[in-house]
Amino acid sequence: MRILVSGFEPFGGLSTNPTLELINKAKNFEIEGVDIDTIQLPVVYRECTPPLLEKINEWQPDIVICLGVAVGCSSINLERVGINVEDTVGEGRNGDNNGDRPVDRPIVNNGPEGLFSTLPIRLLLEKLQESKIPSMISNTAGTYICNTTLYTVLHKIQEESLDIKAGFIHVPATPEMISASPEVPSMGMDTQTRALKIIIENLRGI
Ligand code: PCA
Repeated sequence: MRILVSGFEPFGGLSTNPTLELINKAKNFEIEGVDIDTIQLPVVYRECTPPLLEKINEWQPDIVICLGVAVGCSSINLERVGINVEDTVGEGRNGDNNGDRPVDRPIVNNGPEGLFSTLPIRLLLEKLQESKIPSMISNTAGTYICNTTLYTVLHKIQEESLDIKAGFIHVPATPEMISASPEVPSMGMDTQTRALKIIIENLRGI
């Protein structure tokens, strides 16, 4: 089985994006029966998905796991849904890495309002919690680049009736990223890596 894992470049003044380290770790996971490939995506509304869609066409994965950081979240957040809107609020209030600052812009004109993740998020939550990793199902992936990525991938899969499961997982900042703002929650890279491995192990064979 082929699993494609994506991560993002840094954005919004962050020095790093833990999802880059995570995709590097994922390359070295040894999980029987699982072939993992990874891709780094830009934090730009108009550019975040074309390389991912191209990679899906070319490599034909069975599963796509997109990863992003949500500074301020305190757990592994299994996203439930992508919504058809781009809007620069919250982390995106200063726009994307190209300065694009959409307001109420649909991702796909006349597309469905929302599309659900097709990863077994309830099962994954149970497995993460059995391993004592702070985790939850999140009911919004925001309206920034991560939501655009989730929605666009799910929309492609639906439109083309592809036999691919896909979803999005937000991770917290690492302690190193927020050392000057210790009130911001964080999770160490070791725990984040363990979480990703548990997720992939439990997607094997779905
Ligand atoms: N997090 C942002 C974009 C890139 C990332 O890692 C988001 O939550 O939209």
